Amino acid sequence: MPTISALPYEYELPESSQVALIVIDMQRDFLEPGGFGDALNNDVARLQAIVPVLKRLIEGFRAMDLTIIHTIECHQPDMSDCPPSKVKRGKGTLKIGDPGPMGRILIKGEPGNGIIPELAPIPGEFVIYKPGKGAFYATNLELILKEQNITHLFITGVTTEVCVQTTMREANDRGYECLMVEDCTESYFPEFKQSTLEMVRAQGGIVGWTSTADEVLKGLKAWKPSKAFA
Ligand code: TIU
Repeated sequence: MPTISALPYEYELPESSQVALIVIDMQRDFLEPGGFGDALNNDVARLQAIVPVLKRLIEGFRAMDLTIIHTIECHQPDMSDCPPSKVKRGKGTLKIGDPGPMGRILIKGEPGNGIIPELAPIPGEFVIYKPGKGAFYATNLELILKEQNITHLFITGVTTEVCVQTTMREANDRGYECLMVEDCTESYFPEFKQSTLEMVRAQGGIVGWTSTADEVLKGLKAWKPSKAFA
């Protein structure tokens, strides 16, 4: 059985089902000045560090014809899917729905809500628009995974302890085998990223596994030889 070198122990790849790459919220709102992350008083520049590695991982999945699912945290223009409690949070000058330099903050279709150009989805990839932090809440993600016979998830994106960890916990409770790719996720708080990685893999992998992009690509290449790697 092919495996991926991971913590707390080897991650087994499936024999008769599929894997997917989940790319959480790599949208301008969180990575560029003038978006939601900035409005919450965060240093958005530090999230840029993962972009080249994540791009390489995405390209590896594309080359192997494996499923890629992007998510975007957003709300409808009328904000009917945004609880008032979420709007009230934070003490920044701009709130969800307010006009900012990249359009209305965290509103679907606004310039700031787009995925950064380097990681833009291509035809054939899924994009999930999610109103919550977790990607399963109020979306059709689970339906898509079931239809594709996917059981194993490689989870990436931002921010580690907010939308990435919430999604991984939601997936774990639904029975998915989850691996967080540590050099493809980032937080505004380095210590929160580190703690998240440790809490995920503690207690024998209570929420799942952690590994690196290189190890994931190496393991997948051995599991499923592809056009690109042949
Ligand atoms: N603020 C923060 O760290 N994250 C979010 O609001 N959303 C995501 O993590 N995507």
